[in-house]
Amino acid sequence: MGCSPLGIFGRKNESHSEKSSEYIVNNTQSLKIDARLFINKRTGLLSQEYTIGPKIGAGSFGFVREATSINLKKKRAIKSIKKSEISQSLKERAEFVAEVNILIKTDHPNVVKLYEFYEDDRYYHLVTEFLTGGELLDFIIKRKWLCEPIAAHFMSQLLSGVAYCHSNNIVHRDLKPENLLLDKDTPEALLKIIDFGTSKIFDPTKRMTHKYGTVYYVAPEVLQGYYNEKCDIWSCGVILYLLLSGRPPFYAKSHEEILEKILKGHYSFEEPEWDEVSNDAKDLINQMLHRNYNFRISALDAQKHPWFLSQKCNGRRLSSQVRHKSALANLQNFRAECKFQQAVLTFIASQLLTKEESKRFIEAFKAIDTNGDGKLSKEELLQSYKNEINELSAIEEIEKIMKKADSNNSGYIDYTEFVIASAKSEMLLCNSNLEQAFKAFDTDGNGKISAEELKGILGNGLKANDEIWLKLIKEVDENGDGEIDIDEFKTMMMKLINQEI
Ligand code: 3AM
Repeated sequence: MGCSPLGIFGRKNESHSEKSSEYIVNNTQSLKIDARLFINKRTGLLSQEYTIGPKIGAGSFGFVREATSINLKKKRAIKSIKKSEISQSLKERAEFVAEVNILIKTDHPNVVKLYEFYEDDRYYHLVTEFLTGGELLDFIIKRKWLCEPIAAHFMSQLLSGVAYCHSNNIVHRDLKPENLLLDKDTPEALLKIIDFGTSKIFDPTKRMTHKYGTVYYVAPEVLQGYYNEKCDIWSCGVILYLLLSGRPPFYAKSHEEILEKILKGHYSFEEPEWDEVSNDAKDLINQMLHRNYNFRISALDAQKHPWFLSQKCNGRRLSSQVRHKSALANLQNFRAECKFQQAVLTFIASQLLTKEESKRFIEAFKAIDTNGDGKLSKEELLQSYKNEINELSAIEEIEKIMKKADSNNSGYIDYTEFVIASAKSEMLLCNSNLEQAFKAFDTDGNGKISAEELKGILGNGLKANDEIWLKLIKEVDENGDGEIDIDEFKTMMMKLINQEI
């Protein structure tokens, strides 16, 4: 069953220029570098940048195709929406714009990554990471239901993505196994939330009223037209019930009857599939399917439910501890103090890293992110370092790490910042990554990066003193011609590796 928006659309949203800043930046250290800088709106021809492959799927919005980036040689999924089909409807246009804006805001391993978006005469195209493992729905259908450790592995990833969205005031409103894609078709797969077409930036002091969702998964309060972000948790509860039993908790022959059952909130664990399921799992489902959303568990608290601890096998915990220790050591040694270096590393970490390469960072990141909100606070870093060094030295180290690694000055280490700071530079700075990154900064393709080109990328919408871009170039411009060539670019980046040794 497809997504059936249940009501009228209306939203107030930040625009792409949200990444601009109100204050005037007049020194390079105040520049905010983050992955969003590289998500560009492109106006050229998609076919000049991508070799377009077969259709992967279609929906009411348009279609999704497989593609390969000609420059980067990376596989992508491209969701295309025909303008003529949505131009009549302000609602659909707003939905599309909102999806782009929300994806630009997110930087989390369990939320699909947006690389860039295109607008041509006839289409809007969203270029996202390509996930080859299919939908969680197909994964369950093939296996009928999942054993508890596998269900817990998927549910903890889903809750981690949802907690991150909620802590950034994003509500998805159409969580269902069709919108959860896997990077491969195996029980260890990485799960990603897709389709933010019905999502919204919410105001925590207000309730939402527009009715969105899909019949089996929609929360009772959404049907009643007065709800908050906890509607996503209800959908997670339905998904967990489905994962463990192969059936939805609210089932009937017609949509009307299903909606009636949802409104009553009656479901049971009486079917034989539930005999072997632990009480912890049932307790978590009960807390996620609490009819009153004020008493429903939050995504942050759900991640700490004892069911997850009981399902983690020792081997997994051990390997993530080892990774997390080496990540902590690398964080201490991270030295990209020059903003240009930080920007190049951000481009490589957010646009070029493969899913396989990302995997070990995700485990380490989640091991340190103890409150599960998808970003690392000073307190969380302190907890981790306190296990390795004494508290006073840990406090000192963390101040240094925040100064160097928090490149967008948010007060937290975001996922991409963590990857950059905790990876060994050799891994990020291989020759092909450096050449791809150079091409991305050399926007006119003349073989040199000028101050104007740096401004175009790093200063997108920013009120900054023009001297800043010249200063960034000067720091690296060894032959003094006012521009950066590929050799100077590589020398700048290789300094990071030499510092580490
Ligand atoms: O049409 P089906 O259900 O087979 O799984 C998504 C769905 O497939 C797929 O495109 C269809 C319409 O949403 N899809 C969406 N985003 C994708 C991505 N990033 C994707 N498949 C792979 N990678």
